[in-house]
Amino acid sequence: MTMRTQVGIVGAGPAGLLLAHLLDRAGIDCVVLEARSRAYCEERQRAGLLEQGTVDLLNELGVRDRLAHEGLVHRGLALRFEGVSHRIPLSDLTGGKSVVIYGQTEVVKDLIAARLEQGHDIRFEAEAFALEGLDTSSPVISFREGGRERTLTCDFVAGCDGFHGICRPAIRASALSIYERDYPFGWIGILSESPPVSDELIYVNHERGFALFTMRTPHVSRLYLQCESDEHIANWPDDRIWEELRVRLGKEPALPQGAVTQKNVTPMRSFVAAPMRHGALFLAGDAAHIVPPTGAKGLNLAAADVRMLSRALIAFYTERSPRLLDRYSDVCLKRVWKAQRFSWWMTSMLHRFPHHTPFERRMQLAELDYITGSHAGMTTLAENYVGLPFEDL
Ligand code: FAS
Ligand code: PHB
Repeated sequence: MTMRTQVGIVGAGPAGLLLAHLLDRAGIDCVVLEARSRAYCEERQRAGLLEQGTVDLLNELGVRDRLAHEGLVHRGLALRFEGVSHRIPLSDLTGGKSVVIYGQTEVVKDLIAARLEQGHDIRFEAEAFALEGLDTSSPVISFREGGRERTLTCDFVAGCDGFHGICRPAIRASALSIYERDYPFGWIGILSESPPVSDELIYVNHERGFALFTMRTPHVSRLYLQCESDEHIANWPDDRIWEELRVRLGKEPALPQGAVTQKNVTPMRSFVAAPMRHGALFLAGDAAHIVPPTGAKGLNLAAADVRMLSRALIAFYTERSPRLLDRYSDVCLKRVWKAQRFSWWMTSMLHRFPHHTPFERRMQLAELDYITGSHAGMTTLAENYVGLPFEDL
């Protein structure tokens, strides 16, 4: 039996959920298909840092209460190298802009709860497995739910199903240009019941590799360590992780320790698939692009994509004008490439590259010394970190 809607959204991650809210508010009918359970989506540890623009979007959608009460507003961060921390005053350098530490898990919980409270549904454990008719005005999504195969006919498909989804692979390879870079290292990430070592993030460039000291709440820390790209978490018992974090942080400040409640290894890659539109299919978020998390751009880029996609779909349904739909890919890719550059730059400046010569190592330290000692240098980092302005449409 087929269902019918205006916009079929594949994936209930930040991209899919934000898009659903933006379309609901404009009275555009949409259905969200999500392969995993609600609990799985709400517990999957990922991003933690929201740009000003993403916070504004959540506020605009009325999903603000918990974010306002529990989000940690940051107006600065520290870059630490050769055992010394250097503060980057983000807000002073960007006319007052800031970032907010608020876990992706919490953003997803808030968006799911609000959508269900508003009487809209999300079809969990409904895995899409095929897309047809993308070059027609009524594409069809085939999905499996409750052991039965079903179809959803729509006007447009929003591919918000992440890097490993089915939407991007549904596009003919010859129609896609793929740009990618894998980094020769990964990140070990832990969640620990310990107070943060500092009330602002500390990014560390150390002889033994990168480290990042971030948090989720005043009692829960999120800590990252550079590791081998093919590292197995089993090789890293908690004590070894704490010891290595201490070595890379240095003696001061003292690192509070606590129970490790989650740990995993994340590969580091830069990836862009272009164009982001194929007929009736619009890719958004990780389905179209991946950035290394050093610049904290992944979730924020997903939010920027669907902000543009919703405006394009609203213009189509209210003015019957395809103008913005036709501009969607170019507008998004302009922002994606700037975020790719910033994320690659932060990653290149802060990680230990196995093949680096002593000269290249000195270049890294000289760049850090220049950036942290120059108003222009700090401003470049700050304006990219808090989020570049959105393009006028
Ligand atoms: P997602 O992958 O989040 O969501 C896609 C959804 O589609 C999933 O729920 C999946 O189950 C579903 N799906 C897949 N296939 C499907 C199918 N066939 N049918 C139905 N549903 C399907 N970004 C930041 O901005 N700041 C950070 O600090 C940061 N830290 C990160 C740390 C780590 C360790 C990682 C891995 C990522 C981090 N990121 C960060 C990036 C991350 O947040 C992603 O960019 C973000 O999850 C992208 O959101 P979506 O595009 O919605 O994709
Ligand atoms: C996080 O809090 O998980 C986080 C913050 C900043 C980054 C990456 C991850 O650059």
